[in-house]
Amino acid sequence: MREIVTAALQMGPIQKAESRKDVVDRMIALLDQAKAAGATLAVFPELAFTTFFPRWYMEDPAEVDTWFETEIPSAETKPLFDRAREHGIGMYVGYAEKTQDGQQFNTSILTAPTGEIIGKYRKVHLPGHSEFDTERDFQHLEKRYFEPGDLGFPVWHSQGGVMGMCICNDRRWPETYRVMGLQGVEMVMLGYNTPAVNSQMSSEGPEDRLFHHRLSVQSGAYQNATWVIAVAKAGDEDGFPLIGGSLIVDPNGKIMAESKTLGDEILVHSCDLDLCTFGKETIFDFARHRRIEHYGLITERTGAEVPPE
Ligand code: CDV
Repeated sequence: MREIVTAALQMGPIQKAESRKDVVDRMIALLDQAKAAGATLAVFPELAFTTFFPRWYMEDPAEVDTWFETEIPSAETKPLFDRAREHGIGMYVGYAEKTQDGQQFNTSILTAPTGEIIGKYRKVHLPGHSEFDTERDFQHLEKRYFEPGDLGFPVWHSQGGVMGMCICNDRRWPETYRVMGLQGVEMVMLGYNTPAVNSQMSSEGPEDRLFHHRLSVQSGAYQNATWVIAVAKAGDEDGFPLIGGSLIVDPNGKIMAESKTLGDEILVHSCDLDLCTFGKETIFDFARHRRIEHYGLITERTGAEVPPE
């Protein structure tokens, strides 16, 4: 057995007016619970230090800057990294990254239990739009504030396993998992902020949203024989509800743990990475069964084109 005791650290809502310090204090309290439960890996949500700010249309670059981290850890976020190192817990944390040359990404990092940052991922599949959209019930401006990630979907060796990262909307795309699957990934970590209602179809509410979320995560896990740890920022942020439904899913696609609230909540499961082996060596033995001669369109073409009649 190769077990990683893993904590999915769901966060409840973060209001626009909430300070980074208050948020970091909440995150540290969750980390303390993870330590008490014996975890060596903690997974936090997407954009974990702030409210989901892409719902707000901003034109003033100085205002936009307030939501971004120019260094990680910063003075404000360092206490979280210090506590993780003291506890011997590796972390996945999502945040808004502004680089020295002014590029902006929706980013996550992976730390080792010893504290060093060993991996960085930048969100590839950015949903939403870049200008104010009067047709939507509320805005989703990720394409305004972020560039598409430029680091691909790498994997990292940590805690005896092959670890991968993605962020929120990435979980709906089979390519996300498959690129990591082709590198032997054994655990995919992801954080998300998913509005409880579709801004372009109000009849699509929390039940449908949770259904699509589970469907995406469970199929990604099964089809690549990997653990997936999916962690929400949940609840009502300034009148805009987000789904919960944080999940720990095993390499058979089965849900091993699921959150029950829309608040700060911890899920813990001992994830045996050796459970990936059976799927990887049988039905999803890629080397024996994939037929790449038929997959060219996946990388040659972006949008769907119906052939002429
Ligand atoms: N933060 C996200 O990427 N949210 C998307 C919404 C817009 C559908 C998601 O896939 O959950």
